[in-house]
Amino acid sequence: MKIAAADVVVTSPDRNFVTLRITTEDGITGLGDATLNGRELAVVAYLREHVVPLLVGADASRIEDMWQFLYRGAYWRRGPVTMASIASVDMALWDIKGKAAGMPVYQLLGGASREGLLAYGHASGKSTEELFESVRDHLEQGYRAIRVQTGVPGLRSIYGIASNTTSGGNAGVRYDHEPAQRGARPAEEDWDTRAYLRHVPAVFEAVRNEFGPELPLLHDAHHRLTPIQAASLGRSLEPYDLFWLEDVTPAENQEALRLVRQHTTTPLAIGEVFNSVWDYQHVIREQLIDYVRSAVTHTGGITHLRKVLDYAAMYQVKSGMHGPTDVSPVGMAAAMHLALSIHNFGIQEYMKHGARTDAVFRQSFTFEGGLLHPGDAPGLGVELDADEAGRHPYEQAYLPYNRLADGTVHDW
Ligand code: EZ4
Ligand code: CO
Repeated sequence: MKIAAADVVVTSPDRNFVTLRITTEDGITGLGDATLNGRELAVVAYLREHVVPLLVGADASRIEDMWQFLYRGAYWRRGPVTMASIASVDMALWDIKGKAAGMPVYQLLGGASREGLLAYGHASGKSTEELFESVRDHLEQGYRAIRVQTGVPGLRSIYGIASNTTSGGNAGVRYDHEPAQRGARPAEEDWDTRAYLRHVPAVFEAVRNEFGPELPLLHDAHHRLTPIQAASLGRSLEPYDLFWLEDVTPAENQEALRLVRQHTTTPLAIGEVFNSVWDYQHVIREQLIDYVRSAVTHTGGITHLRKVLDYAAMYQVKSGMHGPTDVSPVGMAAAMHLALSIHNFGIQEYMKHGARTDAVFRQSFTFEGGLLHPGDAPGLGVELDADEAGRHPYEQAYLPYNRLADGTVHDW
């Protein structure tokens, strides 16, 4: 099982994706997602210059050993670029192992712990009316859990609100919410925490009145609040029984969650920008969160995220893996295999990719009755169409950033 070749494919069908492709001497191909939204080419360089040369000739069957070699062997540990790079190698090796065994990866991880994965979609609207329409649309698409994001009076543009076209002029391609925009500079958005805190509870009250008590509802505060503001929001949302409140504070300071936790019983989710188990050390051990938001792509791959989730399981903390459009179909497949196999699954975020993306990445997952399933194709179940990929060269794109009314940069 020697690795004969490895190459990095950069493609931009509806948005940019970075994919590592590893081929063994006996002709098995494995894929790994290495997409780091807005900083894609840093990962490409890390892989091409520093990792691919180490892969050729290595034993593709030694997944754990390869992980330790790339992590400890780099000396410079952690960080999103390093961990996305390692993640892509890890995914590709699991894909190869599954294909060699003739089994889907979830079987290699211990088999299915459930029939399918409860998935949530992204409803949003500038107004409550638009939001209701979007919730109805998601229910019609089969979603049985819904993230609710809303415009705030007085703010121009705000995180999480869909426009009906993608950025970069791809008119007609419907995305629930695609924050990255093509162009040479990031878009500037505005923010006002007090206006947001005044508005959001009324929106959830309206949604509960319209759609009833049963529908699981989620919300993402996207790192914008201080600990005491977050505590206040959690408390004011308690009557609306959220499935979770996500990223209430910037994630670097794990201890911030302790203060939030002392004040509210609203369940908390965090971690989409975390990249190792160490980022979770205190919040899991002290039971300050309820859900782990890491994507396989951004947290060192299946091998490492499984360890994070096993650690979380000891504290009744569950998975809620990140599944935005910037996680490629390969990264989504890896998430589904891992989520199906672990015991402490919570929920899976699922945003549909565009038709061009689906043409580049041929997938075998299903979404039925509100549940995702990775399918039973050997490996991860995703194949890359190189010709299609080649039709969509990389285009520079950035995530937006925030400024307050007085011009101060604020967390986005
Ligand atoms: O902002 O994926 O919960 N989902 C999110 C996403 C992230 C983007 C960043 O690349 O917060 O929309
Ligand atoms: Co989020």
